[in-house]
Amino acid sequence: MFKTTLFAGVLLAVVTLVVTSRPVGAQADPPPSPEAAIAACDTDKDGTIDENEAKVAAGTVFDKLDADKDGTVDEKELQGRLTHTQFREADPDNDKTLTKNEYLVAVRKALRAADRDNDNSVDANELQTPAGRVMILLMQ
Ligand SMILES: [Ca+2]
Ligand SMILES: [Ca+2]
Ligand SMILES: [Ca+2]
Repeated sequence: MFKTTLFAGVLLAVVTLVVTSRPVGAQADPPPSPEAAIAACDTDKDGTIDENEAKVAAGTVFDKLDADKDGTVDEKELQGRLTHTQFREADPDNDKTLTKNEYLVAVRKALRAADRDNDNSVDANELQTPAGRVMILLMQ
């Protein structure tokens, strides 16, 4: 009996430690690390994501998000990948949905913004920028 209680106490302490050691403000479902995003998208294995690789990855994600297959995704189908402001920026015709083209344009804009050394591809460091994080979200 004593042992069981002790064990439960230790277990509780460990669980508490694990739970409370999470960084403050961390989301329940964090986006993959830049390294993981590169590993998933970098088909030519040069260690960076170029525009073409980003387009292929984002296109696949778009098809997956477009649950009703009408060729557009609305803000809800994006499941928080874009903030409301980002969504409005990505939707210039303001019809409250993104076509695949609008989606890929948003990805390209994020890539351009993240690409600080202007070599037309983003590396792990560039993916740490706010625009880089948007890219990751749109490609997963
Ligand atoms: Ca590459
Ligand atoms: Ca639109
Ligand atoms: Ca770059």
